[in-house]
This record gives sequence, C-alpha cells and structure tokens, in this order.
Amino acid sequence: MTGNQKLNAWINEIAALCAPRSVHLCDGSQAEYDSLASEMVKGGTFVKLDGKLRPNSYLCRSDPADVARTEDRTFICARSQDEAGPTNNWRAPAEMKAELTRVFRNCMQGRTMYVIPFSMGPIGSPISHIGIEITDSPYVVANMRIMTRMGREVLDALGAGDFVPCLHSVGAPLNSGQADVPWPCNAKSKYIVHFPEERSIWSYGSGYGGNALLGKKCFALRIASVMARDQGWLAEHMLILGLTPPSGKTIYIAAAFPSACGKTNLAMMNPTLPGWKVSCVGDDIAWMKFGADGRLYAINPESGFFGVAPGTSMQSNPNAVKTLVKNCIFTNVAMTPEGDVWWEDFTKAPPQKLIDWQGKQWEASSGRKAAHPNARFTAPVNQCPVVDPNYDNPQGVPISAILFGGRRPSVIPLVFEAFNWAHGTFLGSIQSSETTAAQTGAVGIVRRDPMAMLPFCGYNMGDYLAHWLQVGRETSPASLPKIFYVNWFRKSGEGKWLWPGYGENSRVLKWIYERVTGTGQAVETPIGYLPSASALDAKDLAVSREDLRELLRVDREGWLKEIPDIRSHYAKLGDRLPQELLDELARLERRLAEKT
Ligand code: O2Y
Ligand code: MN
Repeated sequence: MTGNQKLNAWINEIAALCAPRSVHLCDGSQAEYDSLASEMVKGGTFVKLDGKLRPNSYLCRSDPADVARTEDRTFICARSQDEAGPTNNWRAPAEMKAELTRVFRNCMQGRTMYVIPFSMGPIGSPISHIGIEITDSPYVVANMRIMTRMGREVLDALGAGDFVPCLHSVGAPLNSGQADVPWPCNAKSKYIVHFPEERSIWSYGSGYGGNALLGKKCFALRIASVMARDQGWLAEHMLILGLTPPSGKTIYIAAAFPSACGKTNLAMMNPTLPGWKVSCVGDDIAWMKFGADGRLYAINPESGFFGVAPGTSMQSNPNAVKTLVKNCIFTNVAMTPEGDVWWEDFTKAPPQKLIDWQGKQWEASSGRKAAHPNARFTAPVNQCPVVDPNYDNPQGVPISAILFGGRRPSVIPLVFEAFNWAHGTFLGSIQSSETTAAQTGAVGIVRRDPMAMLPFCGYNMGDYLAHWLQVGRETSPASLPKIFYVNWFRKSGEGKWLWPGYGENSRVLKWIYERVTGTGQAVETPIGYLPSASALDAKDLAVSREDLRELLRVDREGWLKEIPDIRSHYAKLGDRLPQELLDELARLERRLAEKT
C-alpha cells in the first residue's frame, strides 16, 4: 500500500467493487514496462517491431469497433444540467454513479488491476497536478508511461496530498478458464464519465486513446478546465511552441486549432526563413497559470505525443518522423514484412506485402486503407529533435501570443490580430473550420468550435467564455498575451491553395513575433489589425503579389454573410453566453457596415 490514506482507501474500494485477480501498484520503471510489453506480446496485444528498424517499439491492433473517442458516450455529470451546458451530454450524478457502480461490479474479474500514479506536468511544478488511474488494461499502463510522468516519484511527490481519481476498465471480465483476446473491450456498453464537482473520472468499455488514457482529454481538459475556472487559470486544447529569431530572443506561443488543421505539424515545424527556429513544448494541451510578474506561464501537462499517423511524413512533419525512431507504441498502423510500420502518405508508394491495421494481407489495389485513418503513434516528447529546452521547466514558459484558427478556404485572411483580450476571446469563441474527407460526415461544412474546446470543456460553454473574459481582467493588458487568428488554408476560386503552409508559416510567425516585440507594422481594419502591405516577409516566397493581396484582404461581404451563422452558433451556446461577446459581435457588424 501507499503512504496516502485517501489513495489506500480508494484502491481497496475499487478492488472490492471490480474484483480483479490481483492488484499491481506501478513503479514506472523500465523493467516494469518491459515486463508488461513482453506479457502483451505473449498475449497477442503487442507485436514487437524489428529491433534494428524500430528499437523498443510495438505495434498494437485494436478491436475494429474501438478506434476513436466516443463523444456520444461522454458525459459531464455536473450537479445540474445547466452547469454542464448545452454542448455536453449530461446525466444526474447520483443516478449515473449508481448505474456505473452496477456496471463496474466484478468487471475486472480474471484481470490485474493496475494502479498508476501520474503527474500532469513536471513533478512538483506549481502548475502541475497529480492523478491516479486505476485500470485493467496493460496497454493503458504502457501508454501512460509515455504520455505522463508516472510511477514511484509521483507517489513520493503526492505524499498525503490530493489527487484526481481516474477509474478505467475495458469492461471485459474473464471467467475462470476463459481465454483473453488481444484487444478486450465492451462492444455493447461504453461510458466516459466526468464528475466535475468531486473531480473524478469513470471510463468503461473502451481501451482506445482519449477514452482510456485518462490523463489526456478527461483530466487535462475536461476536469482541469473546471479546476482552472475555480482557481483562476486556463486549461486549454493548445500546442505550445518556442519561436526564436536570428537575433536569439525566444518568445512562446500557444495555439488552439480544431482537428485536421496541422497542430502537431506547427508545433515542431522547420521554418523556411533563414535563422528562425521553432522549438516544441507540446502539441495538444496547455495549462497556463499567472506568474508573480502577472504574465501567463504554460506547461505541457503531457510527456508524450499521441499523434495521428496517417499523413505524417518527412514532407509534412520531418521532426515527428524523427521522434518515432524508437521507444514508441503504434496503434492501428500497417506493418511491413521487415517488421516496421507504415501508414498512408508515410512514403510516396506503399511497400510490398503490407499487413493492414486489422492484421490482414493488404494490396494497394484493394481500395482499403492500410492504416486506420485514426491510427496513432505514442512517442516521448523528449525524443523530438526540436524539443524546447524549457519543455520540462517546472516554472513553465511565458506566453506572448495565443493563436486561434481553422481551415477556411475563403473569407478569413491569412493572419490578423485582435484589438485586445476581449476581442481575442470573441475571435476564439467564433473559431471555425471546414470538415475534411479525413473526418466523418459531410465535407466542406463550416463548424464553429470555441477555442477548439467543444468536446473538451468540462462545464457550461457560456461560463467558460466568461472565464476567458475574467482572466483578461486579472492582470494588466500589457502582461496578457496578444491574440491572433490564422488561416493557412485559403484557396483561389479555382480551388488552388493560395498559401504554401508548412515551413512557410514561419513568415506569419515572424510578423507575430514583431507585433509582440513592438516592431511589426499593421493596419487597423474592421476585423482587427492586419499586416501592412510590406510587413509580411515575402522574400523568396513563391506566392504572387496578387495572391498575397487576396490572402490579406478583408472580405467585408464575406464577413457580413458570416454574421447570421455566428448568431445561430451563439444561440446554441445558451443563455449563459456573456453579453460582452454579443456586444463584440454587434461592434464587428457595425464596423463592417461602415463606409471607409
Ligand atoms: O481518438 C482518440 O482517442 C484520440 S483524440 C486526440 C488525440 C491526440 C490529440 N488530440 C486528440 C483530439 O481529439 O483532439
Ligand atoms: Mn487534441
């Protein structure tokens, strides 16, 4: 047992409820990881990849019915439905707790119950928080060891302190003598449940990603967003990068984009501008607290990347590919005959004789995907060739700029700057993106996703936006990050990309750097500050003057056409939406209608 009474009591309570065969308190050691991995190889859950091509790395194939987060089975069980708000599934907490208690009874029969102490953020940092995940999945333990700081050191740091209890079961008890399957899960019943008042998580039936690695979306976003509201900080769905100009002084930028907008690519991009460097603090989540100087300091609460594999290549993201050379877990990718991994677009042509993500022989002519579109790599952040030197700094990094953005072929310019924090909050609240073929549903539909937090906000979205406005009142305007809106995805009328993206995005980051440090030139427009004609560095850029003008044009008519959609988006967020945001919308409409 541990030195923490609350933890000991909880372990006993859950062991009594779930009836596992044994209990294992994880120490986080390499030996423990190796032993779990070899057990999983024996059981068929893991395939060991070739030791020379991909040292200490494993392939895992999930059940085909358990391949992604299940938002329709994700619940915020706040005291009242109003507290959860119109964007979350809600059930009364007592009712849900009673139902889950029935569902979890004896659910770990025949399995080991693992107890995982983990720290979200550097151990001991004033910005970090500790969780304990109880799970019956060794796959979860192995992934949590990469994605979080995990094990004995965390228990030592916890002492008699408090933690977020995170209970997980694959929901597949084994009767005596019953053989296990490589990916146990429950096809009929899934629950991803958050109790924000008691700050606890119960997850049942899925072993995949965000459903099961409870430190990530469940704790670091849904529960942490509630903690952040109550304690005056921000838990956000944001990458964090360092940006260093040739002159050498690094600034830090956080950025929130909806999925399929290249978040991981931007987080570790190679700038094309000579002498400029991007360094990676994190690719998915940022926790930001005020420092003594009144500035916001951010940590990446995670220690790993759980990135989408398909589309990741030496062309799109060479630093991700280099991160994946060893010590990784690959889920639902294809395997080569040599014992290496492959996925769509990893190389121009697929290798011969691939085994697909379901373990079947694969031919390009079959028309099937070799890797599942949501196939993932789990990789340690500290293997990234451009990891930021402050990635592990317990003080965090001071944030100078926050970016919002999305995938919009028209209307939204390449970059513009908010007038102030409240206006920036407004821009984040109306952030929009068009759906792509890689996502489910129709292609080209504009979806609004405030701060990219729609599936991850653990309370009422109106209150969340009010919290953002409140954060802006907590310090001097000069201490706050400047807020920008970017759109790398503009197209011409003929459907041609207007902006090359990838490393060329460093030109936009350079202007942002200059705005932050006080030298960047801008013009005031109805939507915000835009780079003046010569302010964006276009040296050696393969974009015509005409296209550049289009990228930086304010399309008044297009913006005016957006207004009714923004109104109906706001109506869907309910009556807790701050009046200040409606006022911002009215001001935008007025400015757009004014003659210049
Ligand atoms: O499908 C999953 O479980 C993964 S979702 C995910 C993983 C890493 C980073 N972001 C996300 C997301 O959905 O935003
Ligand atoms: Mn994400």
